[in-house]
Amino acid sequence: AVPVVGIIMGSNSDWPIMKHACDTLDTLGVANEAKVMSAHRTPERVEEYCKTAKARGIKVIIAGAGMSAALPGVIAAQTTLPVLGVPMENAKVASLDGILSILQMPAGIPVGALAVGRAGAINAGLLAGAILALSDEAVSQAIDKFRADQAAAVPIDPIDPV
Ligand code: RP5
Repeated sequence: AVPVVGIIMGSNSDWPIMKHACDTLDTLGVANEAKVMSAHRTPERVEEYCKTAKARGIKVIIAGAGMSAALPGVIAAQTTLPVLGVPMENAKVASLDGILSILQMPAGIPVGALAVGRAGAINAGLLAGAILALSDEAVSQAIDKFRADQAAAVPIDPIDPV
Protein backbone atom coordinates (compact mmCIF):
# COMPACT_ATOMS: atom_id res chain seq x y z
CA ALA A 1 0.00 0.00 0.00
CA VAL A 2 1.10 3.57 -0.62
CA PRO A 3 2.23 5.06 2.72
CA VAL A 4 0.01 7.86 4.02
CA VAL A 5 1.99 8.58 7.19
CA GLY A 6 5.70 9.34 7.17
CA ILE A 7 7.61 8.62 10.38
CA ILE A 8 10.82 10.61 10.34
CA MET A 9 13.55 10.44 12.95
CA GLY A 10 16.74 12.42 13.43
CA SER A 11 18.95 9.40 14.07
CA ASN A 12 18.80 5.64 13.89
CA SER A 13 19.23 5.80 17.68
CA ASP A 14 15.65 7.17 17.82
CA TRP A 15 14.20 4.05 16.18
CA PRO A 16 13.55 2.00 19.36
CA ILE A 17 11.17 4.79 20.45
CA MET A 18 9.79 5.77 17.03
CA LYS A 19 9.03 2.14 16.19
CA HIS A 20 6.11 2.49 18.61
CA ALA A 21 4.51 5.04 16.24
CA CYS A 22 5.00 2.60 13.38
CA ASP A 23 3.54 -0.33 15.37
CA THR A 24 0.54 1.77 16.42
CA LEU A 25 -0.20 2.73 12.81
CA ASP A 26 0.19 -0.92 11.77
CA THR A 27 -2.41 -1.83 14.42
CA LEU A 28 -4.79 0.73 12.90
CA GLY A 29 -4.11 -0.61 9.41
CA VAL A 30 -2.55 2.68 8.27
CA ALA A 31 0.18 2.30 5.65
CA ASN A 32 3.32 4.06 6.82
CA GLU A 33 7.01 4.46 6.11
CA ALA A 34 9.90 5.17 8.48
CA LYS A 35 12.98 7.15 7.42
CA VAL A 36 16.08 8.47 9.16
CA MET A 37 17.06 12.03 8.31
CA SER A 38 18.48 14.85 10.32
CA ALA A 39 17.92 18.60 10.13
CA HIS A 40 21.62 19.01 10.89
CA ARG A 41 23.42 15.97 9.47
CA THR A 42 21.39 15.39 6.29
CA PRO A 43 19.57 18.65 5.54
CA GLU A 44 19.28 17.89 1.80
CA ARG A 45 17.53 14.59 2.56
CA VAL A 46 15.00 16.44 4.73
CA GLU A 47 14.39 19.06 2.04
CA GLU A 48 13.86 16.41 -0.64
CA TYR A 49 11.44 14.47 1.59
CA CYS A 50 9.39 17.58 2.37
CA LYS A 51 9.25 18.68 -1.27
CA THR A 52 7.94 15.32 -2.50
CA ALA A 53 5.87 13.96 0.43
CA LYS A 54 2.47 15.40 -0.46
CA ALA A 55 2.69 14.41 -4.14
CA ARG A 56 3.61 10.85 -3.10
CA GLY A 57 0.43 10.58 -1.03
CA ILE A 58 1.74 11.28 2.48
CA LYS A 59 -1.01 12.96 4.55
CA VAL A 60 0.56 13.27 8.02
CA ILE A 61 4.20 13.41 9.11
CA ILE A 62 5.38 12.26 12.53
CA ALA A 63 8.84 13.59 13.37
CA GLY A 64 10.88 12.40 16.34
CA ALA A 65 14.12 14.01 17.44
CA GLY A 66 16.25 14.58 20.49
CA MET A 67 18.95 17.00 21.64
CA SER A 68 18.30 20.32 19.83
CA ALA A 69 15.29 18.60 18.17
CA ALA A 70 14.98 21.02 15.24
CA LEU A 71 13.64 18.33 12.91
CA PRO A 72 9.84 18.68 13.38
CA GLY A 73 10.01 22.46 12.99
CA VAL A 74 12.31 22.27 9.97
CA ILE A 75 9.94 19.80 8.32
CA ALA A 76 6.91 21.98 9.17
CA ALA A 77 8.68 24.94 7.57
CA GLN A 78 8.89 23.07 4.26
CA THR A 79 5.48 21.38 3.96
CA THR A 80 1.87 22.26 4.74
CA LEU A 81 1.12 18.66 5.76
CA PRO A 82 0.26 18.26 9.46
CA VAL A 83 3.44 17.60 11.46
CA LEU A 84 3.37 15.85 14.83
CA GLY A 85 6.56 16.21 16.91
CA VAL A 86 7.84 13.65 19.40
CA PRO A 87 10.70 14.66 21.73
CA MET A 88 13.15 11.81 22.41
CA GLU A 89 14.35 10.60 25.73
CA ASN A 90 17.48 8.52 25.96
CA ALA A 91 20.62 8.25 28.01
CA LYS A 92 22.54 10.90 26.11
CA VAL A 93 19.78 13.39 25.54
CA ALA A 94 18.84 16.17 27.94
CA SER A 95 15.17 16.02 27.08
CA LEU A 96 14.04 19.45 28.31
CA ASP A 97 15.82 21.22 25.44
CA GLY A 98 14.23 18.83 22.98
CA ILE A 99 10.79 19.34 24.47
CA LEU A 100 11.10 23.11 24.26
CA SER A 101 12.47 22.99 20.69
CA ILE A 102 9.37 21.12 19.58
CA LEU A 103 6.93 23.03 21.79
CA GLN A 104 8.03 26.61 21.16
CA MET A 105 7.38 26.97 17.46
CA PRO A 106 6.90 30.51 16.17
CA ALA A 107 3.34 31.48 15.17
CA GLY A 108 2.62 30.51 11.60
CA ILE A 109 4.53 27.19 11.44
CA PRO A 110 2.66 24.69 13.62
CA VAL A 111 4.01 21.46 15.08
CA GLY A 112 1.67 19.34 17.19
CA ALA A 113 3.80 18.58 20.25
CA LEU A 114 3.38 15.15 21.84
CA ALA A 115 4.66 13.68 25.11
CA VAL A 116 8.27 12.58 25.49
CA GLY A 117 9.42 9.18 24.29
CA ARG A 118 7.33 6.03 24.02
CA ALA A 119 4.01 7.60 25.10
CA GLY A 120 4.48 10.42 22.60
CA ALA A 121 5.35 8.02 19.78
CA ILE A 122 2.27 5.86 20.44
CA ASN A 123 0.02 8.91 20.73
CA ALA A 124 1.48 10.43 17.56
CA GLY A 125 0.45 7.25 15.75
CA LEU A 126 -3.04 7.44 17.25
CA LEU A 127 -3.38 11.15 16.48
CA ALA A 128 -2.24 10.64 12.89
CA GLY A 129 -4.86 7.89 12.70
CA ALA A 130 -7.52 10.23 14.10
CA ILE A 131 -6.68 12.84 11.45
CA LEU A 132 -6.96 10.23 8.69
CA ALA A 133 -10.15 8.81 10.26
CA LEU A 134 -11.96 12.05 9.44
CA SER A 135 -12.08 10.86 5.83
CA ASP A 136 -11.42 7.11 6.19
CA GLU A 137 -14.14 4.94 7.76
CA ALA A 138 -11.89 1.87 8.08
CA VAL A 139 -9.36 3.82 10.17
CA SER A 140 -12.20 5.30 12.23
CA GLN A 141 -13.45 1.80 13.04
CA ALA A 142 -9.91 0.63 13.83
CA ILE A 143 -9.57 3.45 16.37
CA ASP A 144 -12.90 2.47 17.97
CA LYS A 145 -11.64 -1.11 18.23
CA PHE A 146 -8.30 0.04 19.69
CA ARG A 147 -10.16 1.98 22.40
CA ALA A 148 -12.48 -0.92 23.18
CA ASP A 149 -9.58 -3.43 23.36
CA GLN A 150 -7.63 -1.04 25.56
CA ALA A 151 -10.55 -0.61 27.96
CA ALA A 152 -11.14 -4.36 28.09
CA ALA A 153 -7.49 -4.90 29.05
CA VAL A 154 -7.71 -2.68 32.16
CA PRO A 155 -8.38 -4.90 35.21
CA ILE A 156 -11.00 -3.52 37.59
CA ASP A 157 -9.39 -5.30 40.54
CA PRO A 158 -5.71 -4.47 41.06
CA ILE A 159 -3.29 -7.31 40.36
CA ASP A 160 -0.44 -7.92 42.79
CA PRO A 161 3.04 -7.07 41.48
CA VAL A 162 5.15 -10.11 40.58
C1 RP5 B 1 19.22 14.01 17.36
O1 RP5 B 1 20.27 13.81 18.22
C2 RP5 B 1 18.58 12.70 17.13
O2 RP5 B 1 17.19 12.85 16.92
C3 RP5 B 1 18.89 11.90 18.38
O3 RP5 B 1 17.82 11.88 19.29
C4 RP5 B 1 20.05 12.66 19.00
C5 RP5 B 1 21.31 11.84 19.10
O4 RP5 B 1 21.66 11.32 17.86
P1 RP5 B 1 22.87 10.25 17.74
O5 RP5 B 1 24.10 10.95 18.18
O6 RP5 B 1 22.49 9.08 18.61
O7 RP5 B 1 22.90 9.87 16.29
O8 RP5 B 1 19.65 14.54 16.14
